[in-house]
Amino acid sequence: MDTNPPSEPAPLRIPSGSGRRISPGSPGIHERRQSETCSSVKKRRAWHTLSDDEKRAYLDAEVCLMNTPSTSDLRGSKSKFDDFQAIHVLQSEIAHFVGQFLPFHRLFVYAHEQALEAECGYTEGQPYWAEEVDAGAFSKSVIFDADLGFGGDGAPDTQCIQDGPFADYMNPLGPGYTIEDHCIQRQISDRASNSAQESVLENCRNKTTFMEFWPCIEGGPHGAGHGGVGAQEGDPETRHAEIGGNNEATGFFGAPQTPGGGGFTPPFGGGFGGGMPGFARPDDVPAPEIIGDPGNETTLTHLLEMYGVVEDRTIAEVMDIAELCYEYD
Ligand SMILES: [Cu+2]
Repeated sequence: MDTNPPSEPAPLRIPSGSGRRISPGSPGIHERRQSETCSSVKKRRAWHTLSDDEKRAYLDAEVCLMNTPSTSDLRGSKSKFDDFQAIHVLQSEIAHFVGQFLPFHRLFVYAHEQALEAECGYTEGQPYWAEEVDAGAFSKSVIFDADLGFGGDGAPDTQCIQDGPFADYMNPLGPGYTIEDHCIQRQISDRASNSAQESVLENCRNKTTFMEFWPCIEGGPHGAGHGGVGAQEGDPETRHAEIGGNNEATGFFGAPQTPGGGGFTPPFGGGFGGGMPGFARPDDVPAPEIIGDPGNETTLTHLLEMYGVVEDRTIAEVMDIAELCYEYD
């Protein structure tokens, strides 16, 4: 029997030399274990279901990441925590309003989860914010608890957060492409958080194609997270250069409304965006490369770039979260 018939589709691999880049001086913290089974499966659980000790462990690990020096050569990054912001800044203009929006953020959050373990010994899954629980009332969310959460709202004048474990964190990146130390800012908006409600999610879940599902998620629940947290997260000119929102420790709470089981159906479509509105990249920042797609359409061979923090992968390689060894509760 011919085990390799000519009709078999080409394996989804980027040809060598086409751009799998590992930044010098930033060894990957997690080498890919291709076709190995998972040694363990991390369970990602909703923040409001964690015990006090579990919440504390996560918050401590995040502070640890902020206190661990960066080993990358990424622009402006001082800590391991900043490395993720730096990735997000560099990829923002080609990672939003385009087909790679969901898979990019899937790998991005995974990279952060891996760093929490490798750098700070946190072995649990990345918790998530079930935004629908707090929709319309973000200001009252346990997420913003001063003791067992991410701290509360920003001050009226500076918008700097006043309490919680991240009140002292100085963020060296942003707004936008700026490199300048600043506080984490918030201006929580209950009104903007309305579009995280269950009915909005349900509407997105009922979409039957990726081309309908992805913009539904990006515009509704994702937008509610940005607008509901406010300040730099809510400002269209700055939010995507931030933690992932990423100037924000809450930014890794990528909502699992993006179905864990890989809810998207190729083809991806949607083009590449061609720049964020109001998002002017300075001349000394190189334009992010679009790698792996044959034309002006996002495909499964599109390379998701993580700048050596974890190994780059194609979209095809992150389609099934079982391959990434985590699951949702
Ligand atoms: Cu983003």
